[in-house]
Amino acid sequence: MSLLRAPPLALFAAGVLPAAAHADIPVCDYTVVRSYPHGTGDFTEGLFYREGLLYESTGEPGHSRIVVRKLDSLKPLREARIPAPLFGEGVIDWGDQLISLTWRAGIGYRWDRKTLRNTGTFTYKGEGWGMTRDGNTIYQSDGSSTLLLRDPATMKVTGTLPVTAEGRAVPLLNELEWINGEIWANVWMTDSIARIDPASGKVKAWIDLSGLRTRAKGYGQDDVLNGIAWDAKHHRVFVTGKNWNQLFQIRLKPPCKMPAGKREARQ
Ligand SMILES: [Ca+2]
Repeated sequence: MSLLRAPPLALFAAGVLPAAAHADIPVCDYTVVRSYPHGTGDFTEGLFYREGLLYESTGEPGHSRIVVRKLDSLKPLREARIPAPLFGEGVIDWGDQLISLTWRAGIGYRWDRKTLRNTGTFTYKGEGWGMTRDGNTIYQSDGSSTLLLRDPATMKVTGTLPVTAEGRAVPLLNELEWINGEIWANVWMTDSIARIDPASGKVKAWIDLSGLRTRAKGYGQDDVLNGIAWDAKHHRVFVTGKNWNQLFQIRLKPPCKMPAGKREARQ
C-alpha cells in the first residue's frame, strides 16, 4: 500500500516504535552484518529467501512485479509482471508454486516457482498485504491487527490470529516472516518489527531498526522498512524497505532490553 492512498488513521511517525512498545515488552537492538544491493525502484511488498535465491514482490501500478535473483546482484534470474492497475503485494512459496496477492483488487496469482509462468488466479475478500507460512498454513496480513490463516491449496481462510501487545491491538502489520517458531512482522510506517508468538498472538519483543532507513537512502515518505527474509539453513535474517538502495543482513544484539522508562520506573 501507499501512504498517499491510505486512510489517515493510526499512522505512526516513521522512526517511532508503536505506542504499544511502551508497555512491558523488551526491545531488541541490531547490528548490520553485511549489506547487499536493492533496487531503488522496487516498492517492496513481499520478500523471502529459498535455496540461495531471493524472491521479492513489489507494488505500485505499472511497476508491480515478482523477481527472483541472487543476493549480490540486481539482475533478475526470472521476472513476472503484475499488470496495471493491479498493485502487487505479498508473495510466498508453496511447493513448486509461488502465491502472490494484490492490494485492493481481491485478485491473487499462482505461479510456477521455477519459471514464474502464471498458472492461475483466485479471488479473496479484503485487502492483501504480506504473507508468510509454516508447514501447511499461510499467515496473511491485511493492514489490521489480525492475521488471517489460509489453506495454501484453496486460499480459504481457516482461522484468525489477533495480534496484541500488553493486551492492546497492534494494527498495520505488514510484511511477515516465520523465523524459529515466531512470526516477525513489519509494522507499517515504523522502523519496528514485532516478534509475535503464533500460538497466542502476543508480541514477545520489538526489534528497533532505527537507522537503517537513512542508511539505505529511503527518503521518500513511502520508503519505509518492509521486507523480512530468513535463510533457515545459515540462520541469516535479511531486511529491506520500499525503494531502499540496500538490503541488510542483520543480527540481533542480545539481550533484548526493557524500554528505558520502564527500567527507571522499577528502580
Ligand atoms: Ca517475508
